[in-house]
Amino acid sequence: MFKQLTEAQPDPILSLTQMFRDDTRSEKMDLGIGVYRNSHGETPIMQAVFQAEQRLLETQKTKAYVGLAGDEVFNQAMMDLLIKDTSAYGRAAAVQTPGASGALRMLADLMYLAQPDTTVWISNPSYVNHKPVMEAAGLKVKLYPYFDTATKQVNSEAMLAELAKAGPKDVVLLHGCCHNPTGADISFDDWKAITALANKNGFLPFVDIAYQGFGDGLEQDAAGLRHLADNVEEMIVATSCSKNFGLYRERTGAAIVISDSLKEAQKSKGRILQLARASYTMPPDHGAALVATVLNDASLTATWKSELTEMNQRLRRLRAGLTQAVRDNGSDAFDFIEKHKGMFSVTGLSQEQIIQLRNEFGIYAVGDGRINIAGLQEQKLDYLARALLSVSR
Ligand code: PLP
Ligand code: TYF
Repeated sequence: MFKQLTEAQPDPILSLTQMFRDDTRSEKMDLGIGVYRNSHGETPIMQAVFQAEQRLLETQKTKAYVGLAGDEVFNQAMMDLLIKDTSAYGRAAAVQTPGASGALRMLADLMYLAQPDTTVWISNPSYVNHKPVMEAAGLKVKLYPYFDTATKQVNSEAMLAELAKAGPKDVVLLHGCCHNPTGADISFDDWKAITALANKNGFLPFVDIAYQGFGDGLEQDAAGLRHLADNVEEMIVATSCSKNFGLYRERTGAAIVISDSLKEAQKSKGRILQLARASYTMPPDHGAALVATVLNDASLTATWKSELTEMNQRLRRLRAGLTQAVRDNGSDAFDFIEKHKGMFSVTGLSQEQIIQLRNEFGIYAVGDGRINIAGLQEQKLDYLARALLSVSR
């Protein structure tokens, strides 16, 4: 049966990780996959998570199934983090999923179930898996203009002009904060304009928020999402604990449906559970149990928030440091890096220049020009600045 298959296309980001491992040069630098790293280049277990894990080890009595929706304490905590003080709070329902990836797929399946001829509008560019996941669920995908390659910021005018054409059969997928891959976020005014368009033209807003706390802070990073939630009848959210709890491999996330009533939201939740049954059935428990433990304990929550703030500050320091290092080498061509948010920046380097960075300098960045700021180390900023200037000459 399977002989007729052609070879799979490698994941452009995950395959970089393997190439990096195989590189024997001591000066090599991994700016590829979106994983947070500390100043030693490590991705440690967060203290709050570690303490929750110890508690869980002592108190957990069984590994019996939890249920289709996963941990309901976790689900409630996810809604609290994102929409607590909005009018949507009482008309929303959440399902624990295997990462935000699981949420993206479940929500895509839900859209297909409700309306098979849905078109999902995705920013150009966007997270590598957005298009494949939507298409795998049977949905059509259309790109909207987003990144201005000249200014390295969002081209709001072009984006809003295109989104004004989206109608009732359309879904507009937005990054909640810390846009992957560009690092360029829409402004609060853009969120307001998109909310108004959704209400005027009837498209469904879909927010994917995988980096809450990595931009301007936990609350600030949800401000756009909250404005939407407050002002539209219906919207969907995919959220992730991979980055802000450092739970990557534990596959921890949630799908949230906001409707005009709690009853409607719960109906959608029920249909997601039925879809999950036809797929992976139930999400893995461990990561969600850790998050629920942290967020239901004031002391662990305080520890987690301060760790998250520290990570956020490190990213900002590195952004400022890299910009300065390039300036110290006589150029202001990379000043935009300081203005970007979160873990990533699209540098504007071409595929050829990215290959040159890798071959000549041992610097691994994604082919679309994206670098992971968390992969930088203070003592290597000058090396990177020189390399960037060398390949862009
Ligand atoms: N959405 C975006 C925008 C991402 O960058 C990622 C990164 O991994 C995901 C979703 C998937 O996250 P998860 O690990 O929770 O599946
Ligand atoms: O964009 C990133 O680097 C992260 C991690 O297929 C990731 O979101 C990368 C590739 C992939 C899934 C997740």
